[in-house]
Amino acid sequence: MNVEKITDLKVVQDYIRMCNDGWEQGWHERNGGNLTYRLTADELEACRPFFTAPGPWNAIGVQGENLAGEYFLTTGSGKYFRNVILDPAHSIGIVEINDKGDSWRIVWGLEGGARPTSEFPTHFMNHSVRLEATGGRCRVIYHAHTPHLIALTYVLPLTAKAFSRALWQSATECAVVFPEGVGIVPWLVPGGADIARATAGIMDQFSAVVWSHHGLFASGADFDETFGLMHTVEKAAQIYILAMSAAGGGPLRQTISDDELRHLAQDFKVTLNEEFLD
Ligand code: 2HA
Ligand code: ZN
Repeated sequence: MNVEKITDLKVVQDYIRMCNDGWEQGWHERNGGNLTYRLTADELEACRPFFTAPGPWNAIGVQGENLAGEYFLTTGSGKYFRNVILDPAHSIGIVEINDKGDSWRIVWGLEGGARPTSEFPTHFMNHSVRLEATGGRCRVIYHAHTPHLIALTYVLPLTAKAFSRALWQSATECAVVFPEGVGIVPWLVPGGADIARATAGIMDQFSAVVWSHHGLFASGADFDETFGLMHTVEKAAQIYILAMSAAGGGPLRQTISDDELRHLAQDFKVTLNEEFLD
C-alpha cells in the first residue's frame, strides 16, 4: 500500500475515528479519557517508514514482561479528544516498549514535548493482563468519562454484583455482550501505579472495569468491539437511571428475572457469571 502520511494508514484512521466518536458521545470533556492500541506486526511495518528518531526511554512505573518490544498508539497526556482529528501529530503518538517491558519511548507523534496519557500505567497493565486472559486477542484499552455510569457509582453499592446485575437487567443485550459482568475499583487517585494495579488485578476476570466517581475502562480485540462495549455499558446505565427516575426512585414494576437472564445466556451460548445471580 502506497501512502504519503502515517495518518493515511487504516489503523491510524480507525484510531482517530474512535477518538472522535467518543468526543461526539460527550464522554471526553477537556482532556478526559484515553485510548491505547497494540499494533499488529503488519501495522507496525506499515507505520515504521514514518517513524522519527526515537526519544529517550521513560520508566512506566509498572512492568509487563509479555509486552516487551510491543508498539502502542496512545493519546497524549493533557491532550483533548476533541482535537485528535484536527491535529493528530500533537494529540496522539506511537510508543515502543523496551525489552524488559517497563519503559516507553516515542517513535512517532506526541510532538512538541507531549507524553503518553497520564493513565499509561493502567493501560499498560490492563494490556498485559487482557493479552494473557484472551490468548493475545485483546489489543484495545479505552477509558472514558461516561456520565450515566459515573452517576450510578453514587447510588448503587460499589460491588461488581450490584453493577453487573443492574446493567444486565437494563438492556437485554448486556448479558450477551459482557456475560462475565463488570468489575469495580473504589475511588482512588488516578494517574499512577496504585490504581493501575487495582484495575489490572480484576481485569483478568472482566472486559470492563468501573472507576468509582470517575468512568469506565473497556477492553477488546478491535476498535468496534471496544467502543461497542463502552457504548453498551453506558447506554444500560442511562436506561437504569431513566427507569428509576420514571419510577420515582423505584421500586421498578418489573425487570428481567435471573431465570430469563439464564435462558438468554443459554440461547446465545455465553457463560453468565453465576456469582451475580440469585
Ligand atoms: O486523561 O481521564 O483519568 C485524563 C483522564 C484521567
Ligand atoms: Zn479519567
